[in-house]
Amino acid sequence: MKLVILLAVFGLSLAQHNPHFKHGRTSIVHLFEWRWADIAAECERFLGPKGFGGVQISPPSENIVLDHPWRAWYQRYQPVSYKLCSRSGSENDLKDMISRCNKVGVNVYADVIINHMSGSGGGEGTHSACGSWFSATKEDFPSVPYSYLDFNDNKCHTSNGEIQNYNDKYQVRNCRLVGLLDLALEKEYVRGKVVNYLNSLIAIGVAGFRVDTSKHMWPGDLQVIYGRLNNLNTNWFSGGSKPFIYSEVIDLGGEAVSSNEYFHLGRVTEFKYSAKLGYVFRKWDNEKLSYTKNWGEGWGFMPSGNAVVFVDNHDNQRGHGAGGTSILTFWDSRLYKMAAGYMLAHPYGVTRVMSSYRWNRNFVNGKDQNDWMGPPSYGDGSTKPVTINSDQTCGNDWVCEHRWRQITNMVIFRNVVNGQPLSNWWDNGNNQVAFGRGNRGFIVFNNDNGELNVTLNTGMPGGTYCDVISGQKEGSRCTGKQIQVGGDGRAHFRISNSDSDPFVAIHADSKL
Ligand code: ZXY
Ligand code: CA
Repeated sequence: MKLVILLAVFGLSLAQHNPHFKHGRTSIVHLFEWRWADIAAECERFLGPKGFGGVQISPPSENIVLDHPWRAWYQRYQPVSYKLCSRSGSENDLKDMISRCNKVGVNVYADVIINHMSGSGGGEGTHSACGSWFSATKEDFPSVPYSYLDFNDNKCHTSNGEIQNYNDKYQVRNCRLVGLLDLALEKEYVRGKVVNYLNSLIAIGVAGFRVDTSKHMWPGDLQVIYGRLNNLNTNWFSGGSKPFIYSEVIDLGGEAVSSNEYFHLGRVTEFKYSAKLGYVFRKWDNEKLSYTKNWGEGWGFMPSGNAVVFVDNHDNQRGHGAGGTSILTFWDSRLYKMAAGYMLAHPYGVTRVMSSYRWNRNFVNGKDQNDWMGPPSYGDGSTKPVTINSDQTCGNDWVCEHRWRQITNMVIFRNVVNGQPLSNWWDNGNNQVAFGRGNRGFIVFNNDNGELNVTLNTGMPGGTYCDVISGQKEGSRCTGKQIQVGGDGRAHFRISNSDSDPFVAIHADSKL
């Protein structure tokens, strides 16, 4: 009996669902492929002041360097060692960035690849981010070190050693994902190396991990590994804090592995949310915004307390991967801002905002021939810095969606309404909807072809509020639209579908 209780308590204490956000912050931004030096500066000059809770960084471990295709983004998902050295910067750059972000209240979550090392076709030599020698051919990674004994080959029974059938969970977990050398995570030795790698990141101050390809690892192996992780660094986090863990599990249904196998390990990426949100705002498959009255679990998504949600991610924004062409991205900026606004206003899940770079899209028969392209770079392959223009947008082909006024202001909105329930839902039965968050915020969308012209109960105290989509409050005035809320909480909204952004949002801190 005592043992059962002990196990139950231990199991609960393993639950690593808390992002440890500081001071009521609520959102993560993925600064995809950014250099550590640029992230440090962005924490200080923008993310801290604007109330972002954390940043997801690209994989910090040393990776293979690909010539074909040239420096592809996904080379960073092929580790060759656990040295903290990549095109984003050196170990010192990483340490400096993490402490500077922590200092301004912005957590850092590292993207970690522990399912595999490089692709089997990766050859041998020192074509690695920081010169470590490795041999994919011989399954030899002396900088860890891993040898051929540390990979899963003997456990996979497909003809070519690769995953062929996603309806067979043994293949999904024990075979090679598109040829990537699959680590034997049930081996004590391998677990030890992975634990040391993750603990080295905890030691320098990360708040948690986005665990790549969790679908392809056994939950039992992950539980043992996570159970051996140190608590977060007490320079920045209260004693006894477990790292936040969010498992990347691409589960749109119809496969042997489902996201609920990972709930006890931390949060999980909800890809259905991203895919469905695209359908709703594009009005595909007869979806309507009014149907989102029960958005969340009512749509078959996982429980809110388990979910990390996003409009798009670094993979599905490239037109392949989960969700296909429904996914909204910065390329569809008007709909994208609305969808991001909806996500950030809605209480479901922990929200992650994407921050991308532009590449030369080139569609041939519906497929982007350049979906592999890495970040903006110089001729020698080094990543271009993120420059900031005088209007606060980013240069050098960095998109910086997180700096778009509509998105930044909705990140702030989410902080202001944190903890408030969804309230005062209204819809027109079509694509005009509105909802509040208690008495702290209210948002109205018009994704119909006609005009929205309606008086609604906002649940907010009477007064004059600045719309934070068309502008914001600056001193004692609004730079965009103003909304008058009467003493009865009612307000009149008029949104033309030809407005540059056909939605309006007000919150307690945007009151004049
Ligand atoms: N790649 C191209 C060429 C090689 C990389 C490709 O056509 N891959 C096959 C289809 C995508 O499969 C991959 C999945 O996850 C990965 C992959 C990968 C994770 C990695 C490294 C990878 O290739 O190379 O760490 C994947 C797994 C699933 C699933 C869908 C996709 O349902 O269980 C890619 C790379 C994609 O397209 C990629 C890379 C990193 C990610 C990710 C996707 O974190 O989510
Ligand atoms: Ca595996």
